[in-house]
Amino acid sequence: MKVVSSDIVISAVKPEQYPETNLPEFALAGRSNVGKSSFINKMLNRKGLARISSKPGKTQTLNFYLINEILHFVDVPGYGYAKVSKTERAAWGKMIETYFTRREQLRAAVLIVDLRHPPTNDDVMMYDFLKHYEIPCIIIATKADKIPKGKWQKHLKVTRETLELDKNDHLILFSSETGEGKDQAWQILQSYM
Ligand SMILES: Nc1nc2c(ncn2[C@@H]2O[C@H](COP(=O)(O)OP(=O)(O)OP(=O)(O)O)[C@@H](O)[C@H]2O)c(=O)[nH]1
Ligand SMILES: [Mg+2]
Repeated sequence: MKVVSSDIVISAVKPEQYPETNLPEFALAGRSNVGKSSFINKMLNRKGLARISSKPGKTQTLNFYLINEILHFVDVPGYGYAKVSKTERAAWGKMIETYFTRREQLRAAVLIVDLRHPPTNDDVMMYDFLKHYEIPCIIIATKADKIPKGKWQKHLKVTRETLELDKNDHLILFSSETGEGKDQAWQILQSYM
């Protein structure tokens, strides 16, 4: 898809703040610092639209981005960041659960994992949570630029096996550095619109 416009609509923490539209929506999920915001920026050809940081925990709210006036991306705070209090973790859990279980416009979750390492226990839990609520998943294995091409297939296999992916779920190799996988990702997203 050719992106001609993209903008942040709102940073929300509760359902009353979600945009009231019927536009198809895709929400990012993944470990803190895995590259969710970078994925959004690369997909939209926008360098600094979604905030990126060298420190984990940059994204704290549900950030809604409107694209070409026809769909939303939702950037979601990551999980697995150790320096988070119990109270914060609980608040995160509630916000995520509310969003993923109630948002009718949600067409699919985009679960971002790190191609370099096997998915973590948290990744597996997130995937199982999404499957439990019958939310279609598009798995993006990112940071492919950090792995030699010759090893890509081997790493994809580990990702697929560790998550025990459904055969209906798409697994896409990606890099926010090089743009690898971007066209394929758009193609799959569009098939859910
Ligand atoms: N080499 C490389 N670095 C990446 C890639 N994607 C993200 N990064 C880097 O990883 C770090 C974290 O990226 P973010 O996009 O902020 O990660 P996030 O998942 O949004 O993090 P939180 O908002 O904390 O949950 C940044 O330093 C990025 O530059 C990639 O494809 N390749
Ligand atoms: Mg982020």
